[in-house]
Amino acid sequence: MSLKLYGPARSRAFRCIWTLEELEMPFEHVHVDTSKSEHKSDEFLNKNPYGKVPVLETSDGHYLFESAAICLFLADLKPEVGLAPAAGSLNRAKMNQWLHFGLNELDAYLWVIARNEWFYGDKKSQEAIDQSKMMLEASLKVLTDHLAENNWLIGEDFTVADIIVGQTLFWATMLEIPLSDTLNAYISKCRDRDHFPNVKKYLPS
Ligand SMILES: N[C@@H](CCC(=O)N[C@@H](CS)C(=O)NCC(=O)O)C(=O)O
Repeated sequence: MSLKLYGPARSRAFRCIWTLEELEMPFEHVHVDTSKSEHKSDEFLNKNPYGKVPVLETSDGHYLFESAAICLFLADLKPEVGLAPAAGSLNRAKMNQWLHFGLNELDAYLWVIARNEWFYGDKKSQEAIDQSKMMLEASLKVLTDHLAENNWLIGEDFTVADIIVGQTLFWATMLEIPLSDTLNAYISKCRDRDHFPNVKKYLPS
């Protein structure tokens, strides 16, 4: 299957690039210049009516959006790699549990903070930042306690949940949110993986 991934490497598209690299799957990368609103063009809205990146195009002309859904779809194409345990298994449920935790309890709060800190200018809300940081503190504690006892999120096997949670934690470091030693060690372990992408390879020249 030939695959085309749309979205800048320094966006949630990185999750999909990382998954593709872990799977050693060839793909074409299309940058999409969000600073020029290319993701709001009619052409792009035909791929994702929500006008957001990433989007995956399959060889039979289908488009998929939502980074976690794309990563899971890709992982299921090569089950032998083990990035997504078999449907119906307890490990699949645990992977889903941490993947949804990553999206709802980390990504959601960190993205509110990031949008306010990076993009909103004089519309920045300190109250929104403070509330999100308060919620995040509880999530980070749960994650720290779990990772203090486990190598990866579901135990010994690295899965798509680690890609979603690991990439989301990178935002926390960029936002200078204090992280426990356990979480810093987990982030380093993610970056040290053989297939961790070199982001520079995917930046426009
Ligand atoms: N839940 C979506 C979020 C997608 C998203 O918000 N992407 C950002 C870049 S990381 C984007 O396209 N932002 C541009 C915009 O909202 O106009 C996913 O995980 O794919």
